[in-house]
Formats: sequence, C-alpha cells, structure tokens
Amino acid sequence: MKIARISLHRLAMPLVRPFETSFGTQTERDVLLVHVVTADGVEGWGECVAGADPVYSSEYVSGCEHVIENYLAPAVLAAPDITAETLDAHVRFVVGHRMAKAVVEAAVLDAQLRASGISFGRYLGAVRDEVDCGVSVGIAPSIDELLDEVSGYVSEGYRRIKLKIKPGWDLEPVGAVRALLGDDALLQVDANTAYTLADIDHLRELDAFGLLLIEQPFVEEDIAGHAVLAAAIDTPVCLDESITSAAVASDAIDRDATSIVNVKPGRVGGYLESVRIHDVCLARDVPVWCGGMLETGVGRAANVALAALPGFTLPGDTSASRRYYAEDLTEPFELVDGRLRVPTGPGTGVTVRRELVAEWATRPPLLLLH
Ligand code: NPQ
Ligand code: MG
Repeated sequence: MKIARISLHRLAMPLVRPFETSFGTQTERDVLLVHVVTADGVEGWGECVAGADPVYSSEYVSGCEHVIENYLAPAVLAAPDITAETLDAHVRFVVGHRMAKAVVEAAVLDAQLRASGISFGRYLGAVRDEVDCGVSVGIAPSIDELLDEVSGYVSEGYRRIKLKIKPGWDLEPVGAVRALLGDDALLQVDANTAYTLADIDHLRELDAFGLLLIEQPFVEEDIAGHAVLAAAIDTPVCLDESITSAAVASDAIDRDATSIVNVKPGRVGGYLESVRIHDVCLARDVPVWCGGMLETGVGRAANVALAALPGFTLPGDTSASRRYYAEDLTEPFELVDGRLRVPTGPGTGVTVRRELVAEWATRPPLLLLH
C-alpha cells in the first residue's frame, strides 16, 4: 500500500461534564485526528490519545502533532509500500513518542483493512461480538454529587464502576460508593500516580472495600515500588501509565508489580503492540482490560474491537459515546445491557462525520505530501 497524503485535523469537543482526576480537570477534549489516503484513494482515520497538556504522560497533543508532521508522516509518505505491520521499521528511528506513532498506525491500519474488507475485530482476533463496559468516574465536588453520578451510570447499565482517587479523596468516597452499590458490584479505583511508598499503610485501608483492583498508585517508572505495595495489600495492583510495551508488561508481571494489566493502544504505541501485551498476559493468566482516553467514536471503535479479544476478561473503560460527548464524531456507541457491540464493517467500521470535523476544527487541516 502506498500512502499518498496525510492530513492532521485538530478539533475541540466539549465534554458533557468536567472530568477531574488526580492530575487535573478536563472540560473539553483537544482532539487530533490523522487521516490517510492511499494512492488507490482508500481512506483511513486514527485518533490521538494524548491530552492537551503533558500531565497524564510526557506526551501531549501539540507535541504529537509536531512529531507526526516533522518525522513520522515524512517517513510514511516516503515509503513506496507500507502496511501497519511494516510501519514500525519506518518510524523506529524516532525514540519513544508512542502516542504519536499509535495514531499513525491506527490510520494506516484502518485504510489497509478498508481496502481488504476486513474489520478491526477480525484482524486483531476478536472472539466476541459485544464487550462488557465499565465507566470511569471523576473526582466529584462532594460525596452526594459523586453518589448521584454513580447512580446515573448504574441505571444506564454499566457493569463496573471505577472511581478516580487522590490523597484526600479516597477512603470516604470509596466507602460511600461501595455502600450504595452493595458488596457484589464490580468496583475499582484509579490513582493516576498520586501516591508514594509512604502511603502504603493508608492504601491498605482500601482492602476493606473489596475492590477489583487499584490502578497506578505510584509514578510511571516505579515498578519496584508497585511490587512492594502489591506484597503489602490484598487489593490487586493494576498498572496503567507504567505499561509502555509488551516487554515492560512482561517484566512488571515477573516482578509481581502488577497482577492485572490496563491496555491502552495509544500509550503502548499502537494496536499491534496491544495485541502482543494481550498475548503475554493471556499466556500467564494475567487478566487485561481496555483503558480509555476520552476517545471520540474514531478511537472508541478500534478499542471496542480490541476489548473483544479472549484475554480481555474484565470490563473496560470503553464507555458509551454519551458518557463524554453530546454528539460524537461517528455514529454513537450506545450501551445495550451494559455492553457495546463490536463494529463489523471494514476497518473501524464507523464513518467519520466530516461536517463535524470541519465545524469543530480549531485550525485548518494540515495537509502533508511527499
Ligand atoms: C486513566 N482515563 O485510565 C485515564 C486517564 C485520563 C477514562 O480514566 C485527556 C487525555 C484527558 C488523557 C483524562 C480514564 C484524560 C486523559 C483521563 C487520560 O488513567
Ligand atoms: Mg488509569
């Protein structure tokens, strides 16, 4: 396949409600879409997961855009023949920048699969036609407001609740939500690196709430610290930010730093590496689940396909479109009995609403040619 042109679209999408985590509050999503067109005129789309600021990871959306414009896109456009499988050979001269690489891979893969009439699910190895969905609930202004928000998601049918926590917002909200949901409901927490080794005795108090897991309590680089915590508490430790590749996942599992793994294609450099992480985890009986990065329908469609692989045994942060957006960039993903259907059409199986991409653009598209 020859990629003839690449365009970068940047848009702002208002969130239906502010989303507060230990690293800050988001009120809108700064979206970067990569659009590729092959020499045969087949199109592919990818969505970048990087945030507006480098506060979840070192990557951020303007940085990704810069790396794509100046390094990744020129390498792709110069290649006489390229596929998602051979892409890495063309872009691995760039160190890191996984989120930037991942969105280029997604767009190339979408075009490749559309050209051959294969869906993301079939290509990646999906074994289910729908996936169990959870929802990530931000830090709320008060316990009452948190309980209202959680009750709303429960009535919408979500199969698992995840609460964002930070020092000063942990035992009390988690206890209140556990009391609301009852003992059998699936409940987990995500600290987004807000704690340190000095908090182990405090984090052990979370054991009283029967949580499915605690996600990423310590900084990204601290695999050793997570191993110490995992040995000290009953709640399973699940790494998110730390897992940047299949090799890191394998190492973290060997070191008993993580017993469950959050897979986010953007964070690990793409869907192909995500499948490799899935395979590493499945071979060791380590459950995986698909994370979320406030994706529009473009990224959500591919994530739902990934979440249908056999090792994805826990509900993901693959929520419905309306959890984040009043209107989505594609046909909306809607919850049916707490599940989303895996798209079956070629590529991601969804159609980008070009008029919305134009309407919500924060600057004209950037067209890149060889
Ligand atoms: C997580 N996602 O699992 C992330 C955190 C997160 C659904 O909890 C812009 C860019 C906003 C990246 C908000 C969920 C974000 C973001 C939250 C990542 O840790
Ligand atoms: Mg997380």
